[in-house]
Amino acid sequence: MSAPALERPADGPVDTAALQQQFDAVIAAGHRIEPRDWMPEGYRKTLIRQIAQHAHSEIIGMQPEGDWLLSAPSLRRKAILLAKVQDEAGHGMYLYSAAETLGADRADLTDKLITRKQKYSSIFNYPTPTYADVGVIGWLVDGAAICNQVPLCRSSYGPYARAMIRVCKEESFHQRQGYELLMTMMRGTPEQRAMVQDAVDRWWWPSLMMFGPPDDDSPNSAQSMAWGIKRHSNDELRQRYVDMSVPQAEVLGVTLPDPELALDPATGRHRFGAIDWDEFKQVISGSGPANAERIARRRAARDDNAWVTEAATAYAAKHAADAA
Ligand code: FAQ
Repeated sequence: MSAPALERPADGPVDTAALQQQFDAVIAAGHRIEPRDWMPEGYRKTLIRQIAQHAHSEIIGMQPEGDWLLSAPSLRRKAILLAKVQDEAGHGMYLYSAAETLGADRADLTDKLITRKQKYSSIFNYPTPTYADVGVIGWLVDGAAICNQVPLCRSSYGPYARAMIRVCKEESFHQRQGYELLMTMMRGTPEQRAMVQDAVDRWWWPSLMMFGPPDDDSPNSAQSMAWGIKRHSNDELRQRYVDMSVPQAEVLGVTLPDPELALDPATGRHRFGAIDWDEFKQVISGSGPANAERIARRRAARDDNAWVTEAATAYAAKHAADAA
């Protein structure tokens, strides 16, 4: 629920202290901030940064699995994959729309992505050499995305929180289709089982990195949590994800590639080995295995399809003129 917008005379002085007080009260009460509401500049900037990175991740995230669209092993698998990749495009669109409610310009955000001024998730910089990667992305990557994004349905910014509700419902379908694909492969030949294990070995550690740096090295977490943009810390969500994934791996019959992974009977949580944060830093600074390819393809998609945007803009302008 959002608080009523603060009334002030159109040409009167702006009482920033009163506006800040009202904003703080809305956040403290756990209510929503809406686009019409006054908000501190830092809150707006942080939201644009996170929502834009999230949107970019969905759009770039179409590429690793999209690579398999033309060679999916059956018509059924192709239909499922096509639906999933289209869903990711839809998520990107909701998120760019949410960023626009904060005054961001969609074309400008795309420009910032392809000139590397804004980031996208580290996870989409790894290649997908076998079809088991499609299943493992669904199981682990969408699983991590759900873990991270379900709490964002309670984020303090209304348009972001509402976009997350539909996104999470679709991510749940994505996770299940991935797990079902892997279950099918695990019931198959020894080669298929080996393919699944190999994909799990390659994606497990990068999936843990999706939650961001450790809490004591996360410059944005404290303020984002105080503002109610994030509801849990990076490490809390990572732990929740590990605890959720271990029994799923057991049912599937795969081994998670971490010899230190063990249930701590005292806490009921799983201890796990050290994450390679140097690899994470390299990937987010543009030197991951597929960074250059991902950005080059996004740039080409924008440039090659510029005529569609131009035609749609001209069409909308013509209709607006006819209606005037
Ligand atoms: N990759 O201070 P923090 C998906 C950056 S969608 C790249 O902890 P924050 C669906 C961070 O931006 C996946 N960069 O930052 C799908 C910051 O850089 P900056 C995307 C990362 O924002 C599935 C710096 O490090 N999900 O998977 C990463 O408080 C399958 C310091 O970090 C979202 O975006 C990373 N992993 O927390 C699609 C969810 N982690 O901006 C296709 C929303 C951190 O200062 C197929 N976002 N950085 O230069 C969030 O929850 C947060 O932004 C975090 C990072 C948790 C990602």
